[in-house]
Amino acid sequence: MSTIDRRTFVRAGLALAGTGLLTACTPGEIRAPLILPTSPRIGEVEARRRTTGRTHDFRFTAQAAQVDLGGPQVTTWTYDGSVPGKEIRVRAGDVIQAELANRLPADTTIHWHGLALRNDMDGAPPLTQDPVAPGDSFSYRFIADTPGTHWLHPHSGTQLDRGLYAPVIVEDPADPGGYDHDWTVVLDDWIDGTGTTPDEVLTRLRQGAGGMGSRHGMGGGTTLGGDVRYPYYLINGRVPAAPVTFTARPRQRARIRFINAASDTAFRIALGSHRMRVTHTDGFAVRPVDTDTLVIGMGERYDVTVTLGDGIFPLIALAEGKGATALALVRTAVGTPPPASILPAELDGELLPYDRLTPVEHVRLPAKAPDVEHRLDLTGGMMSYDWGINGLPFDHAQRLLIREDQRVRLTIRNRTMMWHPLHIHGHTFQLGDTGPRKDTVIVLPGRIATCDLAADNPGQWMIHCHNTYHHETGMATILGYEA
Ligand SMILES: [Cu+2]
Repeated sequence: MSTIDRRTFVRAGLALAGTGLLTACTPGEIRAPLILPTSPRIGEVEARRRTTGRTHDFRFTAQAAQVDLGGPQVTTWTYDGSVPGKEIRVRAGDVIQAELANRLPADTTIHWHGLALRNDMDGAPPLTQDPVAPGDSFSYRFIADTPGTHWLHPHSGTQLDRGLYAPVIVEDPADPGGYDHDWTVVLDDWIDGTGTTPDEVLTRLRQGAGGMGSRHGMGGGTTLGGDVRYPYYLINGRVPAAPVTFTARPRQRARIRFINAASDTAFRIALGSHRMRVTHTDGFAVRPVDTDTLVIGMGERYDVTVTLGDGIFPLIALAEGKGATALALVRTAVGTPPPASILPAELDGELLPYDRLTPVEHVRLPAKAPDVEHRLDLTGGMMSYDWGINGLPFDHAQRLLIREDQRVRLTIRNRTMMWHPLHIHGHTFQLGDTGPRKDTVIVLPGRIATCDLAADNPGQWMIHCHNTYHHETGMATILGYEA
């Protein structure tokens, strides 16, 4: 019997429902029957999803490999020997069938970040499946009906801070297109194989040895620095000295899909000599808005379109507060590429805040008062490295209880001195009354994010900070559907 079958009853935070007013969760112990990943309800909901009936077979072998980062050679953990892993690309409604073979010396799984999929395929062990042991394999099979730019990665320990990640693009048949190129840009901060493993980073952070010396301000004195100083920052697995080059012709239009797969780094991204038209965040369309630069937190995605000029342009990702960059090149003409150290003026130009992002009509949640509201205070600090939610570290027996078809409000208050990118599995929320649909939201110190979601995907779902080290030390909880 799997561990999840035995956990039919759990302790849970008591939620006060019904009024739509702000009602605090009272910590308490109640016993509630839950809709588990093994529940027949999961298959019933899957049967309701629209599918094309087309199935795509993929195979991922999680394995150690030596990887060339464009100069630095590192031994790390990968999918099939490459960083990033190979991109998955399907059409909305297609079935993804993916076999994960684990040849790592540790348990692993695949989490499908951004996809509102069936709960038993979410890859969050031990909540939604048993971990896949070394030498074992697991078959994921689900309808991918969430169009957009998504990605996959493990949900075990610090594995994400190795090379285990890959883009998952779910094309939208309703997308108007209008671009000549479709490029995926995966950002990462890199330390594994350079003399320190992510597990050793975690140990040092727990000993209070972390902390960035130079946090640098952004937008009103807030800080978006991190806890870890990395030797390298990568775009598509390459250091700036050996950048990936995207080629096109002048005046062509390119769609660029940015994915931040880093563990502890927000990036400020820009394309030199261009403005970017932001069309989607976390896979969901927004009213197109132009900007010079934008900040992307760990786990977030942005799609932009650009009309390309004539020349060779730096596609730059400045590691916020860390004084380093990742780089790719966009080339539409012959010539000499810019130096690896280039900092285009756009990085200091107009910066896109969340409140300039509004969802297009068909992705906006219909206005509705919340049936249930949960407060998540983000707590803890650098010195004690005791990140948590509501003052407590992650507890597998805790639940934020909801029911199917409820409108749920999560009020996320950052009571720490650090910023946190909060991520929810299996759902997207609307930020505030009129904000974008997202699954990952940056919450700055002292700030509150109000996240409304439709409880339409029953099961047990992780909510956690997408800083790998904050997640691993306890900034996580579970949204649990009651039966
Ligand atoms: Cu965090």
